[in-house]
Amino acid sequence: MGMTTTAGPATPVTTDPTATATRAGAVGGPGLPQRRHLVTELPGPRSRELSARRDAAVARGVTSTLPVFVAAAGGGVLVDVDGNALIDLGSGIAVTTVGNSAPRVVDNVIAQVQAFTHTCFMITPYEGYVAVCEQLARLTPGDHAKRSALFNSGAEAVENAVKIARIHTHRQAVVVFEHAYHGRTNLTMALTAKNHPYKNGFGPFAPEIYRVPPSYPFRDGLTGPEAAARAVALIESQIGAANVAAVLIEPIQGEGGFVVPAPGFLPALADWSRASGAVFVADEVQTGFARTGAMFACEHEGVVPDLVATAKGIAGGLPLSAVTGRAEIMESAHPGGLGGTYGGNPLACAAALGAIETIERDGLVDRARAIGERVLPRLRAVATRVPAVGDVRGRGAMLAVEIVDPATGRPDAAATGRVARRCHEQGVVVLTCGTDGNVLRLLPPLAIGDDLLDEGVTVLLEALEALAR
Ligand code: PLZ
Repeated sequence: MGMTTTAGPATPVTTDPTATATRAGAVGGPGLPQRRHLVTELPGPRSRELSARRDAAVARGVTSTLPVFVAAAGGGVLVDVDGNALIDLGSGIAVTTVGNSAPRVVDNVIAQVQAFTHTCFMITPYEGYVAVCEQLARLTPGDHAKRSALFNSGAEAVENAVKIARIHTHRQAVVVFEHAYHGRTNLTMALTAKNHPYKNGFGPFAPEIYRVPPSYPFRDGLTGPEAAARAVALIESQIGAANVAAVLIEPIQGEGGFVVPAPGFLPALADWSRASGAVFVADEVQTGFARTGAMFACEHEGVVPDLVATAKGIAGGLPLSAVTGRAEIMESAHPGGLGGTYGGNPLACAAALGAIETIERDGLVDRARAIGERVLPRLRAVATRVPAVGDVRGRGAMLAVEIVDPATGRPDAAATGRVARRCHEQGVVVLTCGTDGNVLRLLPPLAIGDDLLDEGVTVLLEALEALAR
């Protein structure tokens, strides 16, 4: 763990602001030793000191799954300020798909930060922004003419997709789904399904948002076409097809529980949207950029969305998001109608070009598929032994286990929390999700090696087995 202990000044420095700055200079990336190694309890003493400082300075509304402060990260490991090395099966919520401090991302960002850091694309433009939009046109589903606009966060991309769909259609209603997650801004809170913690007390919310049931095979037992017919019947009777500006959907629901729709659901909704003159918007913020074993999750069913919102994995950890779509829809927004000070910031664009190059050159779409093929059978095997494992699902490197009370079949958030805690105590970062908080999800960086991946999954399997004891 020399990379952390030698990086900081000799004095124990957690109250000295320069210490954190020095430690932030620790070298991460794929060169970090790829092993799990715990030298203190978790969180360790330095992390606990930082937590105390945090409590006095950071609003409690912003929480952390695991209060372990990170000093360096790369490949499949996170190294904390106490020198513990943890296995990362979360990628900072599906962001570091190419790994932390991926070499091409680092090189591009260093070159860009030395050239210039910001001009505002709306004032004086630069090539990186255009190059990212060219890549998005090439990579997103469909070979029609496309345009893109760049923003900072996933929520901002989704908001802009709705703006564009509304101005294009001259309609207002937006159809979203139960279990949907689209963000925490005012409009995206309205689009998001789950009340607590995302919405409770933060209203009033934006109008003209209508929620219908998705396809959730484990819970509804419907085929894709049946689930689509159920949603369409509600849309037509309660909104009216002619009023729908957009049908907005995550092709695999993320925060809502890693819900993979039954085959045929997405194509039926896309077809209905096209026939009704509504814009079909895929929120690929969590599923996009190789995560599911395709560049975009819509591809698994040959669905070509009208607009795609992307973020997270697009830029290897720098904040960047985009709306990409059919030129005639994107161009409905008048000049000056889209933008923002930082949208498509030069550093984030440089990072994105490095991340995209890494995904393609390192074959990370195939790597995501291989991760799924490696991990899914092990999760399925544990499901046969542990009755609390109600469902195992996912695609590529977006995998989940839904935990239920074996006696009632109901969601069991408490047991899910126990499994997650057991993993965390042993230095394996797993995340939970689900409207009912009863889904364990795996989102490993695609830069993780098989050994570390297997070891992390073994820890998870042991924690799941403990539910049967
Ligand atoms: N759309 C599908 O998954 C972000 C947020 C977790 P931002 N998901 C993780 C949390 O508790 O805030 C997300 C997503 C989908 C939109 C978003 C929003 O992306 O970059 O967080 O704004």
